[in-house]
Formats: sequence, structure tokens, C-alpha cells
Amino acid sequence: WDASAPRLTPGYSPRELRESEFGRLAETVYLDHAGATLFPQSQLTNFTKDLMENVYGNPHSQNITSKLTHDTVEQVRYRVLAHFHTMPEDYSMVFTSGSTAALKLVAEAFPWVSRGPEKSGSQFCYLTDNHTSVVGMRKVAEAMHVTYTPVSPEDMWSAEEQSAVACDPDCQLPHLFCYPAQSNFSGTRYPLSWIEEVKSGRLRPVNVPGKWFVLLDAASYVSTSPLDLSAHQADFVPISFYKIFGFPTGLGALLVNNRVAPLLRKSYFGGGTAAAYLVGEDFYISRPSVAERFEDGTISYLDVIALKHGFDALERLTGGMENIARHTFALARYTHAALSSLCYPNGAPVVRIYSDSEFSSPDVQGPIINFNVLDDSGNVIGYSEVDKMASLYNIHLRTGCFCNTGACQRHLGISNEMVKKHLEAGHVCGDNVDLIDGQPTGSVRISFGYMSTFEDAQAFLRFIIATRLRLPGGQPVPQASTGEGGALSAEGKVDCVSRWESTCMDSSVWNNSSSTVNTVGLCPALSKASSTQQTLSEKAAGILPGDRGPHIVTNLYLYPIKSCAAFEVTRWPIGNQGLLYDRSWMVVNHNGICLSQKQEPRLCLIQPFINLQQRIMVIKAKGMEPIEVPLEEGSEQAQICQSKVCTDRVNTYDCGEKISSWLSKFLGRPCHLIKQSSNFQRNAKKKHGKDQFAGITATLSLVNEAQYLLINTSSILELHQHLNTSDENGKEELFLMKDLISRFRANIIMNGTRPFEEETWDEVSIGSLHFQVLGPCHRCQMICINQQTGQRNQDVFQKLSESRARKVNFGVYLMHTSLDSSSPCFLSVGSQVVPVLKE
Ligand SMILES: *Cc1c(COP(=O)(O)O)cnc(C)c1O
Ligand SMILES: *[C@@H]1O[C@H](CO)[C@@H](O)[C@H](O)[C@H]1NC(C)=O
Ligand SMILES: *[C@@H]1O[C@H](CO)[C@@H](O)[C@H](O)[C@H]1NC(C)=O
Ligand SMILES: *[C@@H]1O[C@H](CO)[C@@H](O)[C@H](O)[C@H]1NC(C)=O
Ligand SMILES: *[C@@H]1O[C@H](CO)[C@@H](O)[C@H](O)[C@H]1NC(C)=O
Ligand SMILES: *[C@@H]1O[C@H](CO)[C@@H](O)[C@H](O)[C@H]1NC(C)=O
Ligand SMILES: *[C@@H]1O[C@H](CO)[C@@H](O)[C@H](O)[C@H]1NC(C)=O
Ligand SMILES: *[C@@H]1O[C@H](CO)[C@@H](O)[C@H](O)[C@H]1NC(C)=O
Ligand SMILES: CC(=O)NC1CO[C@H](CO)[C@@H](O)[C@@H]1O
Ligand SMILES: CC(=O)N[C@H]1CO[C@H](CO)[C@@H](O)[C@@H]1O
Repeated sequence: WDASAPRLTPGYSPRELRESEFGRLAETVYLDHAGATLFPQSQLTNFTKDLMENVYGNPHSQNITSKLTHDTVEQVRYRVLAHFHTMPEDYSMVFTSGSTAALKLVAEAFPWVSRGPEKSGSQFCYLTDNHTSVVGMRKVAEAMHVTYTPVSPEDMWSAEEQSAVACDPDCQLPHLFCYPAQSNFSGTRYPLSWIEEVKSGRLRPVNVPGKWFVLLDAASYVSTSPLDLSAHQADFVPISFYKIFGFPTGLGALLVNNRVAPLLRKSYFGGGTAAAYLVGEDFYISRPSVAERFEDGTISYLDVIALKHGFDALERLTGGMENIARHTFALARYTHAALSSLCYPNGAPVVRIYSDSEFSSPDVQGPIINFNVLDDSGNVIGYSEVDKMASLYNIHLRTGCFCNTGACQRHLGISNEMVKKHLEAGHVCGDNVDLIDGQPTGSVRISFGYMSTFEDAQAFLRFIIATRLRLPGGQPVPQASTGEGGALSAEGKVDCVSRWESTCMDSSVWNNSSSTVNTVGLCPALSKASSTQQTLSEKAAGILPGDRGPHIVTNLYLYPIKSCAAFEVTRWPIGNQGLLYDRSWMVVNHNGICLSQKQEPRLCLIQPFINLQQRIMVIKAKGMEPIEVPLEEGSEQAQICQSKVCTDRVNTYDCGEKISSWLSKFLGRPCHLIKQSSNFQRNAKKKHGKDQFAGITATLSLVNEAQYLLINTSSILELHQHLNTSDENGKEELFLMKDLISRFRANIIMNGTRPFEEETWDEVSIGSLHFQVLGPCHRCQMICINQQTGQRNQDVFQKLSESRARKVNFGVYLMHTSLDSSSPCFLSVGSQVVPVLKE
């Protein structure tokens, strides 16, 4: 940390800002400012106050309220231009929904000249550090028969100054060169001097005659840096405001240099953009200004007003973009230096950083660091595991390819063939497939904003150190030279001890009541007669090499309310979605979004008990009076709401105000209990063609993936031993088996197999019921939450990951496939489990 770095303007103290304006961050370390930065509280309060106190009408109308809107919007336009050191005389600005929309607008309106058989046409060139949105412009250009050429940064760096080419008659042929001022991926900043060089013809992305225009994608750059358009006169500059202010989202702009504005073509006109037109004839005179020509319909005028408050807040809180640039760069440089010096005891580096610069100056590098974490033999640790670990430490970072395939490919050395291969292997943008054949498909990105603090950077470094650099004794080894000694101490290690306190899975008295329940309609109505059952039993007989005695169901759990405590039973009816009432309910926030223990660990302290005879669910929690909820929807609860579970839409109904206020009181935030509608069918997604068996599609409750999750105690035992041997600093860590079992939130627990053997199974019968094994369950960070206390302990996830060669799988998913509806529809403790191995 360079103490001699230029002092920040008095009054700009990120640490104080965090208290006064970003209290909502609390302990969260937010490091995804390149994705979206955060707005300060007073921006929003002043904005809403403005809206409450003024009447803003549609700016297209003609009365006094409209005039107020119109004038305010125009004022904001000047403000935006002034922010970029320019004026309406030089630049026009068009409000768009964001950078992507601005890029599309340029692609459609640029005065392209199509190439013909005899004549050359326009060139569209873009830097290969290409953002997907820029690449999208290629499609539009293609449709207009425009030649497009990707140029690599290396080509641009090494391009010699061009001598003028003989051009007649093509001297006026318009070409467009696009490049980002700052790479969205690595934070690399490309020279702003390219603008002038390309425009003047001294630097040619492609050596053809014509007139070059430059589009500077400033979306990422301007979020932490000033941009002076009077010095760097790019022809087009798309920006997105949420990257600068954090609010409003869905609003951006295209700044257009007035030299090119008159050349732009408009193929579509909508309300508000026409000066006059006749419906029946092709007669259309557009309004004079670019903004009026290209802003179709009514702009998002209230959001435009929010921008004013965004500028106000930014200036008041930071003293201007120069300060922000200095501060964020200093943080990035410090973190980069510390991160790149981290190494394992054998000398191997802990991270591989993807960058084009040594973070020497803000001219070449923005406050973004992109990297992958390595193990001590140099193998990449998949980004989704890093992501899950980070969230345990309350650190928000970004993983994947950042919608910037070009940069990702270049830095990770992924060839086009590999991209195609990855696609075949099932990897799509945004999924969790982070490694294919040991090769990373993406990386981890951290980025800083004006309210990021030195403590944030340290918290991040401590996270890397704590998760990677443990000696067998468990002692984190800080090896970074921090200059100021002790900055990276080991004290960041989160208190790991989770203690067994009481049995929260006190199943109480309700596990015996199933005998009287009306089971009509509970069994899947699978009428298809089939011989499968017979063959299943036949196949099962004697197929267990090294059989270690009978496999017995030892415990059965259901989780009536998604993410809340388990309800243990000894015998329980099964429905067509799994154990009856398993995940039938869920807790949602004030906006109807499902809460899980990831956001709200205290959910595990809420204990539901189902009484099938009285047809009620009783919910208990410490310090609260028990409360009852009927098992079935009453007629008064006709109101159906749509909710989402893992991208599936489900129909649900609200269980009412009484339970809502009970939950809100316990969790300290407004929330509701909702239940899946009984007449709503949610089908499992078809994955690997496995969720279908003899024509049956699994129907699901509010679970994430599958009807049943089965685990074997011996697997847990193995993990238990791992956790025991890595005992921390001589401190006794008490992980009781029962505690561990509860973290995995399985439905069926059984004994008698070798550890993890269940993953080699294909089908399984339990008692007289038959199940298809759908595959392993990929665990997430929820297993770190002690189900008795709601406390987190990162160790469990890490140990599982280490012991299982980083595949954090545990347990298998099952789908019920009994074809005989006369079989008793119960699962019972003590039933024998008979697996059929995979071929
Ligand atoms: C974010 C970003 C975009 C896209 O912005 P949207 O708001 O998603 O349209 C384009 N280019 C760069 C460099 C960006 O950082
Ligand atoms: C403004 O327009 C609205 C809607 O057309 C109308 O109701 C209102 O009376 C007008 N106000 C003035 C001051 O003209
Ligand atoms: C980015 O440009 C390179 C240039 O060759 C191209 O190969 C790559 O496909 C582009 N990226 C995307 C996402 O299209
Ligand atoms: C918001 O309003 C308060 C009180 O009116 C004022 O002190 C503050 O400067 C305003 N903030 C901004 C960003 O304008
Ligand atoms: C319910 O099952 C649990 C676990 O098997 C057992 O400890 C408890 O005694 C059972 N309760 C009743 C009432 O059967
Ligand atoms: C179930 O348990 C309750 C409470 O212990 C008891 O009163 C009831 O008789 C039991 N029912 C059966 C069928 O065993
Ligand atoms: C793990 O540690 C606990 C507490 O020290 C101990 O009771 C238990 O026997 C140990 N288990 C194993 C498998 O070592
Ligand atoms: C599994 O549990 C059952 C019932 O508790 C017991 O009888 C059996 O011996 C156990 N099997 C093994 C291999 O531990
Ligand atoms: C742009 C960025 O910061 N990284 C990105 C790159 O941009 C795409 C488009 O917004 C984003 O989805 C992603 O967050
Ligand atoms: C709890 C329990 O019985 N677990 C068993 C799971 O399987 C292993 C291997 O056979 C046994 O050793 C465990 O006892």
C-alpha cells in the first residue's frame, strides 16, 4: 500500500462513505463493480424526494408538467456532455437502453457502402478483445454486405505508420473501427490516441483507402475514469449509466460526434421522431437533431432525472472522476502486487493472472484483475468452486467468460475448436462447467469501485490465503510482502467451530401417523405394465461384487419447507413428486423471490412438523409460539401467484398473513410462506436423456433438481475422518456424524456400501419401490451451514472438495419409477436397498 500515493481530496473517504451511504453492504465484500457498481443511498433518497415533490408529465405533451420534464431531460443531456468535457456544438447524445442498444443503433445507422462485384465496400473492423455486443454488430454489417475484419491488439500495437494509399475513387468510402477503451475482461486500457491516429489515416486497422470512423466502447472505462471527448474525439461513444452510478439500470446513451451525425441513416421511425409524415406515402422528414431522430417512442424520462442525482451524488461524495480513478487504481495495483507474489511452500504460484500490463499506470490498466486460482502443482481450480468458496466468505466476485469470448479465448489460450468442443461437452455461457479436461473454460474477475476500501482488498486476499495456503497444521501462511507488515494476518479465519447443541431434528411424535392417511392418488398413476420390474430384480441379484452385507435405509427425512429444517420420519407415504409434502412450501421475500439458506441461514432454525391425521403442519422456532398451517389450500386461498424455482415457473399460493407475520418476525425481514398449487405439474428438465424412464417424466415439487436424494453414511464417515485429521491449530473440532449428515439434506440415508459407491449405480430398489438413479448431486456452499445453529463453516466444503478431487459431489438423485401402482406407497426405515450397477 503506497502511503505516499496522492492524497485523496479532503472529504472523499471511502471508509466513511461505506458507513454513511452503503450501510446495506454491511460485511459484504462487493468486488464486481465492472459488472455493475452500487448506488449511494442519498442518490436514491434525493431522487425519490424529487419525484414526490414535482409533477413530471410525458415530455411529448404540451402542458406545463411536460415542459418541466422536457427541460429537465435537456438539462441532463448537457450534464452528460459536460461530464465528458464536451458540448452540444460538438456532440449529440441519444438516450438508449444501454451500451448494447447504442452499438446496435450504430450498426444500423452507419452509412455503410455495400461491396459489389466491381467495387469495394465499407470495412467494419473490431478489436478481438471483443465484447459480445460488439461482435453482434458484425451480423448487421454482414447483412449489408460489409466486410468485417477482426484485428488483434497485437496487430494494432505493432502496426506501422501507414503512408497514404492512392485512393481515388474510394477516398470517401466510410469504414468503422470499434474498440473498447477498457477491456471488460482484463481491465487492459487501449490507447485513446488510436482514435486520432485511425481517423487521420495514420494507423489503419486494414490497409484500404477510405475514410475511417471510430467507435470507442467506453462502457467499462468511464465507470472509474474521466473521459475527455474534447481531446479524444471518437465518432461514437456508447455508455451504460448503471456502470457509473449503479442506478438507474436499463438506461444508456450514444454520444455521436456532430461530424458524423448528418450521415446517419434511419430506416425505422416511431412516435416522436418524425417532424411530419404521411401515412399513405413514403414521405418522411425527420426532425433535425440526432436525439430526436433516434429516440423512438417515449424515453425513460424519470430514469433520466435519476441521472441528475447520480452526477450530484458522485461529485459530492468523491470530488470527481479523477479521484475515483486514482483510488480504484491504487487498490487494484496493491491487490495485483499481493496476489502475484502469493506462492505455495513449494514455490508454485497461487494464481495465474491474465493481464497485458504490470499495473504500472492507470493509462494502461483499469481497476480489474482477472485470474484463475491454481493448486500447488499448477492445475487450475475451477472458477465455480472459487465462486462458491468466495460466497462463504461473503465476497462477491464474477466468474465465467464475462460475455467476452474474444478476450477469454486469447488469455486462456482456448482455440475455436476447443470452444466448439466445449459446446459439445455441454458447456454453455453462464453454466457451472468450469473445467473441461482440466482446462479452464473461464476465470475469476474482481473489480473495484469508488466505495471499495483497502479492507475489501485485504478481505479478498485473506480469503485466497485462507482457502489455499494451509499447512498440514491448518495454519494459513501469508507470504505476500505487503510493505506494511502484518496487513495480511491470519486472523481473518472465520471461527470454524460448530458445536452440536441440541437435536433439532427432534422428530417428535408425528412419524407414526402415516398409517391412517388416505393414500388414494398419492402413488404415481403409472399404469404402463412392463417387465422392467422383473428384470430389475433379476439384474440386481448377485451383481454386487465385494458386497458388504445388506444395505439398509437408516433414516428418512423430508423438508416440508424448502431450505428449512428437516422432519425425520420412520415411515412415510410417497407422492408423485417424492416424499409426500417434501418441499411443498417455500419462504419468499417481499417481492416473491425464494429465500434459501445461502441468503438466510436462519431458515434452518425453522422446524416444520407434519401431522397427517390432523392435516396440519406445525412450525416451531426458538422463542416463537408454534404456529399451524393447513396442509391443503382452503377455498379462501384461491390467489395463485407465479414463482420461480431454478428458472422453472411454478404456480403457488400464499399461505396467509398470519404465518407471514410469524416468519417476518422470526427472520427480521418481510417474508411470506407459499405453497405449490396441488393442481400444478412441474416436470423435471431433461438432462442427458436420463430423467425419462420407460416413458415416465419425473414431476417435481419445489426442489431444485430431483425427487429424491440418497446418501450413504459411509461416505459421510469418510468426510468425517478428513475433517478430523485436519484439526485446526490443535483446537478440537467437533463434527458429529449426525451434524454432518444433516448438512447434506438428503431424503434417504442408508448404510452398508463402500464410500461413494452409489455413484456407480444405475437403478435401485428400496423395499418394493423402484428408482432410476439420475446422477450425482453437485453440492453447493449450503453444506457449510450447521443445520442446528445456522452458523457457517467453510471447512466442510473445502474438505469435501479436496478429498474428492474437486468434484464437489455427494449423494445421488433418484426418480421413482415403480410401474406397479399396487405396490405400497411408503418408504420405511429398515427397508433393504438393492442397487443395480452401471454396465
Ligand atoms: C458492460 C459493457 C457493455 C454492455 O453494456 P450493457 O449495459 O450490457 O448494454 C459493452 N461493452 C463493455 C466494454 C462493457 O463493459
Ligand atoms: C396537462 O395535460 C393533462 C393531460 O392532458 C391535463 O389533464 C392537464 O389539465 C394539463 N395541464 C395544464 C396545466 O395544461
Ligand atoms: C472475437 O474476435 C475473434 C477474432 O478472430 C474471433 O475469432 C472471435 O470469434 C470473436 N469472438 C466472438 C465471441 O465472436
Ligand atoms: C441530497 O439532499 C440532501 C438534503 O437535501 C443534500 O444535503 C444533499 O447534498 C443531496 N445530495 C445530492 C446528491 O444532491
Ligand atoms: C420417530 O423417529 C425417530 C427416528 O427414528 C425416533 O427417534 C422417534 O422415537 C420416533 N418417534 C415416534 C413417535 O415414533
Ligand atoms: C402416534 O403418536 C401419537 C403421539 O405419540 C400417539 O398418540 C398415537 O397413538 C400414535 N399413533 C399410532 C398409530 O401409533
Ligand atoms: C473425530 O473427533 C471426535 C472428537 O474429537 C472424536 O470423538 C471422534 O472419534 C473422531 N472420529 C474419527 C473418525 O476420528
Ligand atoms: C445397517 O443398519 C442396520 C439397521 O440399523 C443394521 O442392522 C445393519 O447391521 C447395518 N449394516 C451395516 C453394514 O452397518
Ligand atoms: C461487460 C462486462 O463488464 N462484463 C461483462 C461484459 O459485459 C457483459 C454485458 O454487459 C456483461 O454481461 C458482463 O457482465
Ligand atoms: C452408519 C452406518 O452404518 N454406516 C455404514 C455405511 O457403510 C460403511 C461401509 O460398509 C459402514 O462401515 C458404515 O458403518
